[in-house]
Amino acid sequence: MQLLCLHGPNLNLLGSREPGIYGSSSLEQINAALQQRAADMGAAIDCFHSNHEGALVDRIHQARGTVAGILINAGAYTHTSIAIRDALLGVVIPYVELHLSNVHAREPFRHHSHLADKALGVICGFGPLSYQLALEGLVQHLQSAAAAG
Ligand code: CA2
Repeated sequence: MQLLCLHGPNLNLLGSREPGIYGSSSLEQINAALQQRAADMGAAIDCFHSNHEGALVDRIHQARGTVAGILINAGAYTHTSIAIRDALLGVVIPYVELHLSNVHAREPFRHHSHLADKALGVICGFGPLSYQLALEGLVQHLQSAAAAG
């Protein structure tokens, strides 16, 4: 089972600043843990980061036909990007939205997501563990769907 994890703007700064909000793991450490856990579950996951909306849209388009499910932390684009929403819906690949921080306990402008209502599920507030929890949910969902035919 081939999966894709997308990281949006500024997440390349993880581990260097704001550990109180986002934890102390780097993006590379998060990716390595995710790839290890995916392998344990019999899946493979490609991780992609960009600070650019169009690059994320392009990567979503490339996933069509090859990727069974997507994990996405779109960063601030979560709250602004209709283009990323349209891309996810356009390729018809199930996705889980996730965040390191509990966006609902933060500023009001972080409470709305353009992705959440069409997501399989949304995980937030567990720091780097959010990625593992989202992976768990995505893989279990895809395995159940495959077993159901
Ligand atoms: O909590 C999350 O995962 C967010 O997606 C992170 C975004 C924020 O805009 C979303 O509302 C919630 C921001 C990522 C910024 O990452 C940094 C990491 C270290 C230092 C500075 C920024």
